[in-house]
This record gives sequence, C-alpha cells and structure tokens, in this order.
Amino acid sequence: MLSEKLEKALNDQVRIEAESSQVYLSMASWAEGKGLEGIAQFMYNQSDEERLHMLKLVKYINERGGHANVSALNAPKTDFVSFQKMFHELLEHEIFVSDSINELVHVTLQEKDYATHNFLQWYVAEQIEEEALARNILDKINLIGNDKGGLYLFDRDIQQITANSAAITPKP
Ligand code: OFO
Repeated sequence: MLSEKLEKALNDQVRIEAESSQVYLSMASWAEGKGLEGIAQFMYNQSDEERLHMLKLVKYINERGGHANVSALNAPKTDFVSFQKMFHELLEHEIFVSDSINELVHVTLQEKDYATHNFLQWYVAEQIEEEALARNILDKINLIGNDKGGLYLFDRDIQQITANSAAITPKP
C-alpha cells in the first residue's frame, strides 16, 4: 500500500508525464506546419512515449492500492520560433523531468517504500537516455548552423534517429 505522501507525489508525476506528451505534441504540430517532416515525426514519437510513461505510472499507482488521478493539464505553448530553439526547450524540459523524478525517488526513501524505489529506476535510466539524445541532437544542430542544405539533411537524419530510438527504447 502506498503512503498518502508517495501517492500524491506519484500523481504529480502522472501529470508531468501527461504534460510532457502535450508539449511534444505541440512541437510536432508546429514542425509539421513548417514542412519539417522528420522533426515532426520525431516529436510525435516523443509525445507517444511520454503518454506510455504516464500510463505506466497510472497502472502502478492503482496496482499498489492507490488511486491514479487524471487531472487538468497546463496548455503547452504553440509557437517555437525556430527548430533550434525548440530543441533547446526539449533539453530543458527533459532536465526538468529528470529533477522531478529525482525528487520522487527521494520521497520513496523517506517513506521507506523500496518497491516503488525499484519501480522508478526504469524512469531514472530513461531520463539519462532522453537527456543524452537531446544533447546529441543539439550538437548536430550546432554543426549545421544556418546552412539550408544542412537543415534538409538534419530533417532526414532525425527520421533515422526516430526509427533507431523506437527500436532500442525498452517498452514501459
Ligand atoms: Fe517521460 O521521459 Fe522524458 O520526459
């Protein structure tokens, strides 16, 4: 049985994962509108992954005798100015999520809930991967600079990154 404090902290994370899914969906839509097909596909994929992260938490909370809440979400922004800025925001967002997962892990130790501590290790590992991927993409973007041909290749490359990450990401 989850403690009240931990149940609330897990539910906060449910909301954060759901909001992450909306943020990436909004990024996907923005990129699609700009004709950046590869980037849009990458963001749609990220959005789907975040929804799976949310579902995994929902099921865990209910399995442990708690009640997973489906709550109202903050609306993401709709304009991202440039794809470079958008990927910077993606990294910042992932760092924010990693911090919140760390806080959550801290609560499991305070509450001496080692089963939930164990369950959350999947999220810890996932965040390391997602931050690394975002940094990797930003390195590529810095290499391109303002070169139009480079952007074309980047948009094509990122489709490959999407396909590879779908193949290696362990399913929640
Ligand atoms: Fe939910 O994995 Fe990143 O944010």
